[in-house]
Amino acid sequence: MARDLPIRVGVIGAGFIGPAHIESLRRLGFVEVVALAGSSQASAERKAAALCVPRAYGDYRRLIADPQVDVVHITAANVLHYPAARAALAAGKHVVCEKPLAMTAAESGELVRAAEASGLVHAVTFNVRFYPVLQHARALIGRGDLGPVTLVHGGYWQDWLLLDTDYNWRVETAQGGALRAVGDIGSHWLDLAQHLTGLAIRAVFADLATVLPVRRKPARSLDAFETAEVERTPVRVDTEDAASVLLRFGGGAHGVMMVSQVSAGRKNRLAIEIDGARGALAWDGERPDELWLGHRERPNEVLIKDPALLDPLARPYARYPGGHAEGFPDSHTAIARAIYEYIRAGGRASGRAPGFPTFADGHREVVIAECIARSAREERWVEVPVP
Ligand code: SOE
Repeated sequence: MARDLPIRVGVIGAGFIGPAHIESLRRLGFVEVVALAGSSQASAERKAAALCVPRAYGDYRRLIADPQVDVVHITAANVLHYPAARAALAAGKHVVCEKPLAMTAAESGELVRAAEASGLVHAVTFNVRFYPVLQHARALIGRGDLGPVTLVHGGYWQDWLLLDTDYNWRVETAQGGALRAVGDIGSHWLDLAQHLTGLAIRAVFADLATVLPVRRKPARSLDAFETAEVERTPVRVDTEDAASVLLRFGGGAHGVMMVSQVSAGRKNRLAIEIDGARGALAWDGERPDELWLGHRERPNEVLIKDPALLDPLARPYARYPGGHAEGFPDSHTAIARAIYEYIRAGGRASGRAPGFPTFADGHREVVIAECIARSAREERWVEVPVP
């Protein structure tokens, strides 16, 4: 049974990514953002006014209880993901949660069980999957153009936490979880590597680095990528700034992932390269409309996003013709469109498979992150449990 329109949404959190969710939802045309929850009533009202959202809540539980809210987006600090998702499902609301899904695999596993039992729509915003040329890459691999996949390598580099004055809730274990760079951005890469290849990560061997064990905490909280001149206090930090992870995939492929939030000049660079028995491909988030194709017996190629040149499976992900760049905001709009068209069609009752990452995908990344933490602690290979 299709949903009444517009579908009404409440967003918990208005830091860096919350407004990006709101902007994406407003581009769909059949969704209305009716409520915003913040860390206090005053902060919520200030941010709701700035974003023209009609209702503001200082307590996210009141947003969840709002009968005018059909879907809850969770974009607040990681520590709130589990309690807010749990409460939203219990209140009969569909849930869209930012990665990582939860702080521990026990929490994320419970969310999967609750979500699947509820019959509600549940999603995790691994938005990188939705760049059009990456869907073309997935189609090429799926139809065997590269041959069997042998190697998967790359990483995710940023520099917004390079200085000891760079600070954010993510660096605090209590707010963000035990693994920071791996949970915050490594999760995107690990999800993408498995999504593109169709291969599950089966074992990891990891080395973590806390390059800045002391940071100067500002007197007021700052959003991701925000800089400000404020009074600061030195505090000890034990979450990792960088990680080097060896990977073994099902099917016999091997790989390596490097993540860093202290790499000068790399603002938000996710890069992945996939090698097969007959060919290779590579993508760099700093040039998101381009896909490099590697060949042994003929010249290499660079595909520039153009719906006319994309595999039919990838074509729907491109909203604009060739030469019209589609980037980060468009990837968030594309995942939102997939989620809300599924909700509009009636969700699981429609009989369709969700064409987006669900809580099960989010749980898988939390499980892999815990294996990475254990591997680094015990300095050995750790097998990833088969879900
Ligand atoms: C900060 O590292 C951050 O905002 C991540 O939390 C997002 O998932 C990523 O898309 C951009 O960088």
